[in-house]
Amino acid sequence: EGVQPQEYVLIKIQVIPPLPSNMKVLEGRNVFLAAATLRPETMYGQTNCWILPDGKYGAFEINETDVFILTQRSALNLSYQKLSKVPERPTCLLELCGLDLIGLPLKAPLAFNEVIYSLPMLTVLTNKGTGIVTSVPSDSSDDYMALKDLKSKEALRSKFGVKDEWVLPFEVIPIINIPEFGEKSAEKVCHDLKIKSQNDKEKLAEAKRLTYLKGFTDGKMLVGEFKGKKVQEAKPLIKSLLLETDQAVIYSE
Ligand code: A2H
Repeated sequence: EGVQPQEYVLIKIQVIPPLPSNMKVLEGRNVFLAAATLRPETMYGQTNCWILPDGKYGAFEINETDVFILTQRSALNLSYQKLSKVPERPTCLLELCGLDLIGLPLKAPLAFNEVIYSLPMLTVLTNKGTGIVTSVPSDSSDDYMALKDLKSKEALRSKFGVKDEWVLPFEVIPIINIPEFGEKSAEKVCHDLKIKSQNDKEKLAEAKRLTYLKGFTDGKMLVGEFKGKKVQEAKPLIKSLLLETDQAVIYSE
């Protein structure tokens, strides 16, 4: 953990009803996977949501209507940030493990894909953010490689009970152009660095370093409400749009 608090945008990714039988106690509520991101301007390009298959999660009561699925640790932090029905005391309505959450049909804010699915990623950390990560393979090398692994490895899909139709139809969606890397910057950098899989951690850290700053300083929006604007300008505008329409909340840790 750093010295400075990190502020994330928590994207409210709705579980499309009807809820599966193991979540029946949540019926009648709005249930969301709450994904922590530093890149709200990329939400147009979401293709799926990442879960740690052997992670521990819970469904926590945020207010009268909303339930967030995330780690206990992040629920405790949220409860001190006015995001718990009972202040400073997270209320867990249902304990879940990552495997329980794979294959949920989801509606994600701003996403061009009308339905996306929760899928396994082995490098999700449970001591950072909410343990839920939204996937934008056009602009995140981690997301790109994890989706590529699932698409190309039938054995990986079957190991976690992932159906082909949750993965195979989903393509990289160009949303931001970076002059040096083009409109699928994550794919280009993964290719250039010859990254083999989602477990190639050192190279993925290098890929992140190469694209993260350049995306912010040189990137231009290709789509959405602020098409044509620089990422630097669009980012705070899209963040405000998400917050004002109750499709996201701020979370610090
Ligand atoms: B970012 P920092 Cl398009 N485990 O969102 C692993 N990764 C996590 C996580 C966790 N528990 N919680 C959040 N993250 C990811 C979008 C994105 C992100 C793009 C490009 C780069 C990027 C879509 N995924 O992050 O360690 C989330 O992915 C590169 C920094 O707090 C979140 O933002 O600096 C980012 O890592 C937070 O990373």
